[in-house]
Amino acid sequence: MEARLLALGLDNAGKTTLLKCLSGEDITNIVPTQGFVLKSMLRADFKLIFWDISGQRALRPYWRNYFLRIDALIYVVDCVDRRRIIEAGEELMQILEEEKLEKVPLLVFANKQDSVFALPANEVPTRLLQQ
Ligand SMILES: Nc1nc2c(ncn2[C@@H]2O[C@H](COP(=O)(O)OP(=O)(O)O)[C@@H](O)[C@H]2O)c(=O)[nH]1
Ligand SMILES: [Mg+2]
Repeated sequence: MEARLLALGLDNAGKTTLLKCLSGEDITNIVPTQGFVLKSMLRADFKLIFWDISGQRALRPYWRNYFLRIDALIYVVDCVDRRRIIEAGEELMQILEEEKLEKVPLLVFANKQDSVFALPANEVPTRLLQQ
């Protein structure tokens, strides 16, 4: 069995860190992602293929090139960067208008909850939708 998962979110949200954590890699020296990184992990008999796409503004128009044949979308939100949560919400709303993602399950990952400055996870949905 194989699943293709797409990690999206603004730059600096923590997508690469999250995927490295999941695959048990060292997360001390993470550099901003240029373009995209493909990461493959085995979990039991399940092969998970993650696409880790750069979230820099100039590269966001290319997100849609990865929407085909995706089994799940993980949208990573930087809960410390409160100023950009609205921007993160606007980008998410645009993505969700895509026909190709119509039946694709979405996980919103309220990241950086370890920080005392983080917006609590339960407040993230309303803030994301606040435009
Ligand atoms: N405090 C905290 N910092 C994090 C967390 N996840 C990522 N970061 C930091 O956020 C910055 C951006 O992470 P990165 O994975 O490169 O984000 P990406 O641009 O979405 O791939 C890095 O300095 C990470 O160390 C987290 O859960 N908590
Ligand atoms: Mg990255």
